[in-house]
Amino acid sequence: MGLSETDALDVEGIRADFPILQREFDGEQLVYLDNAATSQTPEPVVDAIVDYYHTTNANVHRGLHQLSQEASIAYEDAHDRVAEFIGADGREEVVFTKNTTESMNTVAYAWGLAELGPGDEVVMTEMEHHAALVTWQQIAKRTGAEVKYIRVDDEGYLDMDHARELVTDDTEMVSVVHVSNTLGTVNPVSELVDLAHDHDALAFVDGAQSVPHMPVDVGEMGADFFAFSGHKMCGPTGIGVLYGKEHILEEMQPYLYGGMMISKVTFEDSTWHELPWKFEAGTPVIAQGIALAEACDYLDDIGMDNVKRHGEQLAEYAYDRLTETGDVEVYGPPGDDRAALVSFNLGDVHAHDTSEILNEFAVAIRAGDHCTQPLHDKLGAAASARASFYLYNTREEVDKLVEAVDATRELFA
Ligand code: 7TS
Repeated sequence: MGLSETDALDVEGIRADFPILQREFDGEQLVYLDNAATSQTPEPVVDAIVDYYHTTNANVHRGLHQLSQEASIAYEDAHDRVAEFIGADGREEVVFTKNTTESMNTVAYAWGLAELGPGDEVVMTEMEHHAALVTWQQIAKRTGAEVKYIRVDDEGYLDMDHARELVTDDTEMVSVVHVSNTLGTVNPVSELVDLAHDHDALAFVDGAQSVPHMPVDVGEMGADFFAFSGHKMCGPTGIGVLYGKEHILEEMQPYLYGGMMISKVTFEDSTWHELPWKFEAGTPVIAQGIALAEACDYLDDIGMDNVKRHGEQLAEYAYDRLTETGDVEVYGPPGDDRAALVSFNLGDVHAHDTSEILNEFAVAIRAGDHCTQPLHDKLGAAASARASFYLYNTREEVDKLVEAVDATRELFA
């Protein structure tokens, strides 16, 4: 069955919104398969940024002039739009940060340094991105807490029996990735959140690879904290989101201090602004926030269910085609049970060599450890090549990927 018969997306129409996809390198049209690193940005989102600078640019919250008021309203409304997109209760629960990494560090510093101590445990998984792994590791070192990792089994799934062993009454935080950026595994996050709550621990879900690719409802999921990045979901760089349950954010001290986040300041002491501004010190990410709201509109117009199905279909097709020859090792779950990416190695060929050859075919993938070094150690691979798909990719582009891998095989045979 051709893609057009199975797919609910008008991919050609979507591609027209992304002029960058028309770029050619030495006569070869770009095949952009590095979406897990950064997605491309559609015209309406670029227009939102341009329009903001053409018509509305001013600092927010400060000025009483008309322009500042308009910028403030647009910026605040953007929080509501993002809250709606992920099923949060309102803007109080949505803090704009720089990226997922900063969202993670905000909680680690603001909550972790205050709440963790000797005897406490932070439970993560072996498939965490360094954004979580390194952050909690370092906060644990500073506080005397211990970190533990839920095992990943040979198929790339979490060992849930091990999870139930590791999460105990000593656990204070369970920090888990929703979708693995290396394996493509979709983790049972609601179950892990429930497990954390059964032991009075908090749960942090890293949604960097889920929010761009599937409908997410943080209320249903039950996570206490949730983080993602704008630049992986058709939004601009320079903006991330930290969702937190209102009553928890209320109790947390700020991580960054300065202007905008205060209520009353004297020479002796200060009090904090209301949520979410308490966590947005200094001039915030105004244009980026407004553009992220536009990205939410863009994705909702297409439908997140459709985006999800399209990505899964491409990943399954890529998995099937890449494994046809038997000399390509694909990491993670089977083709029909993974998110929109495929990490692999071709025989003994180093992933960097593979990506260099693919680059000659204008096929853009990522090669390396994808910020999951301990997971790669466990997989016994120093690096892997990763093709990651999004709503504008096609089956024909997967065919080009496979052709380029075939050429790599011939070169290294
Ligand atoms: N968590 C996961 C699961 C990720 O995939 C990434 C980025 C991050 C956190 C950090 O996001 P950032 O916006 O703060 O950088 N992952 C990747 C990747 O796989 N290739 O480049 C960045």
